[in-house]
Amino acid sequence: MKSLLLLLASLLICNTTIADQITKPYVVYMGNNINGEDDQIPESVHIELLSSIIPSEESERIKLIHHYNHAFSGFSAMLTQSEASALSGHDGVVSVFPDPILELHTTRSWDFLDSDLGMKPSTNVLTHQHSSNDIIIALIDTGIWPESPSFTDEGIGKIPSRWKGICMEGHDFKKSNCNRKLIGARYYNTQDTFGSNKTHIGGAKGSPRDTVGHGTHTASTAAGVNVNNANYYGLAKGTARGGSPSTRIAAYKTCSEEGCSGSTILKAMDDAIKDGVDIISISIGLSSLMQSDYLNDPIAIGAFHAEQRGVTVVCSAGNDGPDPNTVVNTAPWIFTVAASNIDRNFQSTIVLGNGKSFQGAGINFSNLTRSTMHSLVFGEEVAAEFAPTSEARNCYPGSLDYNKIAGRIVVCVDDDPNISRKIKKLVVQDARAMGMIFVSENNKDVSFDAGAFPFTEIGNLEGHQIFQYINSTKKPTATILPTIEIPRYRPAPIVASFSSRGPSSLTENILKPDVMAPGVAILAAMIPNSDEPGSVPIGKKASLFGIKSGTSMACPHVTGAAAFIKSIHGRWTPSMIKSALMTTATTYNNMRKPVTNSSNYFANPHEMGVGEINPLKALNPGLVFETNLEDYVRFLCYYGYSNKIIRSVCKSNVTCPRTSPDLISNINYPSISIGTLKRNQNTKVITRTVTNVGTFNATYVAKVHAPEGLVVKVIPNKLVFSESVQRITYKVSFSGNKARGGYNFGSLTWLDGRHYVRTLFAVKVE
Ligand SMILES: *[C@@H]1O[C@H](CO)[C@@H](O)[C@H](O)[C@H]1NC(C)=O
Ligand SMILES: *[C@@H]1O[C@H](CO)[C@@H](O)[C@H](O)[C@H]1NC(C)=O
Ligand SMILES: *[C@@H]1O[C@H](CO)[C@@H](O)[C@H](O)[C@H]1NC(C)=O
Ligand SMILES: *[C@@H]1O[C@H](CO)[C@@H](O)[C@H](O)[C@H]1NC(C)=O
Ligand SMILES: *[C@@H]1O[C@H](CO)[C@@H](O)[C@H](O)[C@H]1NC(C)=O
Ligand SMILES: *[C@@H]1O[C@H](CO)[C@@H](O)[C@H](O)[C@H]1NC(C)=O
Ligand SMILES: *[C@@H]1O[C@H](CO)[C@@H](O)[C@H](O)[C@H]1NC(C)=O
Ligand SMILES: CC(=O)N[C@H]1CO[C@H](CO)[C@@H](O)[C@@H]1O
Repeated sequence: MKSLLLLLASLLICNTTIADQITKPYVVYMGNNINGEDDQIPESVHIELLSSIIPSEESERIKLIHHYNHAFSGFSAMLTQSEASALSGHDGVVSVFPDPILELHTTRSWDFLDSDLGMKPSTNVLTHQHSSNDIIIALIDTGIWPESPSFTDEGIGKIPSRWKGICMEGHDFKKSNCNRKLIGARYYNTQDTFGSNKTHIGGAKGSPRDTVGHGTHTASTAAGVNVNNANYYGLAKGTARGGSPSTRIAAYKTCSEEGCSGSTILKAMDDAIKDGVDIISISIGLSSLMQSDYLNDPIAIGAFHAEQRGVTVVCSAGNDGPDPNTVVNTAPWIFTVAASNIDRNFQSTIVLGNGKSFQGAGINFSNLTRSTMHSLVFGEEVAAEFAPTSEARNCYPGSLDYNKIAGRIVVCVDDDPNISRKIKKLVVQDARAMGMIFVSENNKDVSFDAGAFPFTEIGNLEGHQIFQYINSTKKPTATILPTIEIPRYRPAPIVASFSSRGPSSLTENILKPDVMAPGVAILAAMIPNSDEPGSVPIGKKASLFGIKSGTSMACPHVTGAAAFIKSIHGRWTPSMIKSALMTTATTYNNMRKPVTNSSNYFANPHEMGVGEINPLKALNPGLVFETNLEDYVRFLCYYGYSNKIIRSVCKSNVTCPRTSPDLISNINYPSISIGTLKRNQNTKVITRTVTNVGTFNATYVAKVHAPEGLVVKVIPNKLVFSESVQRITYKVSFSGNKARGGYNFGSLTWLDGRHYVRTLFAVKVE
């Protein structure tokens, strides 16, 4: 018996040892232990730390994958779980976490693909007037296609002398591919990051060249030069231009189609800060299901140190909407962007045999016409043998009888959205059908680019009528007409259905997302791609422009706007730029009605942030909220990190006050969120400080819009600025005795007759 136990025990030990021998990449983050600008932590310091953990007989593992030594300190390396936990207790180590895989925010990683012009016209008018500027934007993305007409440098001045970056060469990328517009390009070799056989993730392949299209699209949206006559096979014709055409671009290739490694993104952020960029644009994030706290999230860590050095970090909110609590990249030092539809839409009309027609959404190169009708059939009527009708109606792979489909137009529903519309389209196309009508409420506002295949999407209401028609006749017929562009689509903006929603699952005491920008059907530079069958219409060359949707496309609009503001207000800090864009955002659409979501309800701040950006107004915001290191330190304190950790992160001798965690609401942020306001509790008081950036003598009065039952008071409700008084602190108190339960939304606006300085608030009453 005893020996059996011993045997069991030794087996257990054996097992744990084996489990513990598995190594994987970890990020070891060591805070800001860097002295001064040019101090670099030698690699040997980190190697020494590794050697103290890794047994000497495995000394081949004592090497760094990435070494962070400019804006912050740390490294990534292959470690076992027990080595990782041993390191995390080590002095000077802030956090140790498995290297996460992040996703590109072009869509839920599969399908949407749409179109429209880069920036709103009003912005472009102004960027023209200031046609030379030295702002440098870093795009951390899938690389760049340097030959795109969006990146020519004609008429652009010499490269700013402070630029310290490089143009890395690759087998298909030369130094001469960089120019005065595209001033830098880096890529990262991440062979070890995902284990030896997954070198493609992380976008290695030894070149900064974009083979996905995402990085080229985002870069040209943020800062592409004007390209006349840009279009996508005739659609969205016009001048394509980035938000800030004279701004310089530096591309940091960290991602491939499969995703991005967190440790590589962190390295690219460290490099970008060192290289001297002003703004970092990241259309990437962790999945909303995989979010981890701020000091275990590579983007949050990198962005913190960027902010400390005056570099603005703009990120996409994610495409996991419309469910609540899906927003990512929510740290208060990140500028978080939601996506909206613009005033343009793509329709492809369905005409039925009985003459009825419906406006579907879709981008197609259909060669069908109105004069020839085709047999129309519902997926469940043409189920393959033994396939459940529930699958056939959804057009699941393997569920349809190909012999019965060929040459017909097939109707598919979306009862169970496990399978994306892209896959369903491929199933129907593969069966040699004439076309496909997709009935779904999901993303019906986001036209899907189906290439040469006639495809259109309609909502359930229209779908019901088509089913009635199919039932009413023996030989139903239909046709799908080629896509047309509806230029003055109203209303706009609308919150895009896919855009991730607040409140933040990490803390409800900061309102996220921050703002909204165009992210549906955006026309921008693309890699000329003819790989995917059916993606290029017969007889045409692959387009140099492409139509894409996602918060990925919204993010670079804000990056471009931030560059525009920075080019005029060179000394503004990241928080001032963010405040200017937030307090001047609009919550009204082009019909002068409140912005709605895609189901026609008024949109709330958890959907659109403080509203759609208005870069022109943001140039002259009147007042700004400056959020400084002290605010961020308090945020980290109230979030629950220890003094010791915060001291490592901030390199300042802070001591957290002992107060309730709710006080996160009280950092000097350009919006207000209170995660809990107890009905029977005393009022909750929030402090804000505004800085006058307008003319010296100005008097502002407060105007509050609050929902019934929520009592909001502002003290003082008049702010008088002068040459000697440029900053004023005020208090806002909330009491919810008679308020409706759940979230209450409203606004506090400071008016001086010329400026509207609007802050939105979200208060959850319990
Ligand atoms: C990697 O792939 C190669 C073949 O492509 C194989 O020989 C090798 O064993 C693989 N290595 C690992 C660690 O899986
Ligand atoms: C729009 O808002 C309403 C009311 O808040 C909500 O019930 C609905 O789910 C939202 N729709 C979308 C697509 O977000
Ligand atoms: C439409 O184009 C397809 C190829 O995409 C071709 O096979 C078909 O014959 C064309 N139909 C008509 C009516 O021109
Ligand atoms: C859809 O996915 C869920 C979760 O993965 C699974 O439980 C369910 O069976 C799937 N439905 C179908 C029809 O495959
Ligand atoms: C069409 O007919 C089928 C079966 O006869 C029925 O289940 C369905 O509800 C009908 N649809 C409509 C819209 O009338
Ligand atoms: C840090 O602050 C604490 C409390 O404010 C103080 O006692 C201590 O001496 C300070 N340490 C340094 C190194 O400044
Ligand atoms: C502001 O007001 C003061 C007092 O009325 C006046 O002396 C000063 O010239 C004014 N400054 C500006 C810039 O208008
Ligand atoms: C968006 C798009 O490419 N639409 C096309 C659909 O097909 C017709 C006929 O081939 C074209 O004229 C449209 O441009």
